[in-house]
Amino acid sequence: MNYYVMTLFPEMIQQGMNTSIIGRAMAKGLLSLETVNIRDYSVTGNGRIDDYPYGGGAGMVMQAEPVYRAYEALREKIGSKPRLIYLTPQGKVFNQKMAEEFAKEEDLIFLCGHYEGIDERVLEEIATDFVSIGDYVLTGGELPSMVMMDSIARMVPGVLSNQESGQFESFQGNLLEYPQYSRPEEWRGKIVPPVLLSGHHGNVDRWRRNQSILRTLRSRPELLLEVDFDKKDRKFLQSLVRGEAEETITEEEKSFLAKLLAF
Ligand code: 6GU
Repeated sequence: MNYYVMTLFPEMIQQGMNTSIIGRAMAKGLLSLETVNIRDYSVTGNGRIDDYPYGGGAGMVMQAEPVYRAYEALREKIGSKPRLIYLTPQGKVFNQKMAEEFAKEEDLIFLCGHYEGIDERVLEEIATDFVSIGDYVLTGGELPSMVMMDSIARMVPGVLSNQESGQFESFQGNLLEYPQYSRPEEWRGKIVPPVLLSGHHGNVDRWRRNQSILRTLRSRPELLLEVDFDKKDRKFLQSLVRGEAEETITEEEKSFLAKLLAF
């Protein structure tokens, strides 16, 4: 996977991507990263790449021509026409499925905007994808591009070790990951759930599945609408609604589950 990032802050991207698993994957040659400083393609001679918005209003707009020239230079270098992702809060909200799709590409270009955005005309010419990382506003596309590159990279074969691939569990089957414990068995008076020390794999699996369901109910109940529950899951859900389970849930969670079980 070859990443190309068009940005006004190339050092921010380089610094952010050189550590941990992503840094190791780059050292192994599984990933590459190249940044392009859009300011180097200023057409005014003084390094300016922004101007006032037509129609008035607050802030500045990144001009079309520097962005287009930076893109053309990059495309000549790459020799193909890769997908170009424009990071914007007006885009489609990024998710795991999109990460898996983007991971199939050989090359990806990320375009990071600043100020009030980029002249629409150049976006129409070069952007193939408009992506947001969530419903909040950031000062620029750099952090979103790094979020995307991180999650796409871990879907590239060889980037994660077998052990690390195990962490792929959250969002498997639309359930959140169950809680984890390691040594010591007792920490500051808090013990590890005894079932995990029982050596009974069936009971451990059941407990973990129930914990996943419970966590999803508490943090992301809407995900439960897409889960395929089996008989044992339903039994656990019933016991929660009736207040017969070890774990307690709120009245709101109970009424949500009651409706869910009615289907
Ligand atoms: Cl992609 N850009 C900016 N500026 N803010 C965001 C975002 C992107 N995604 C969420 N907030």
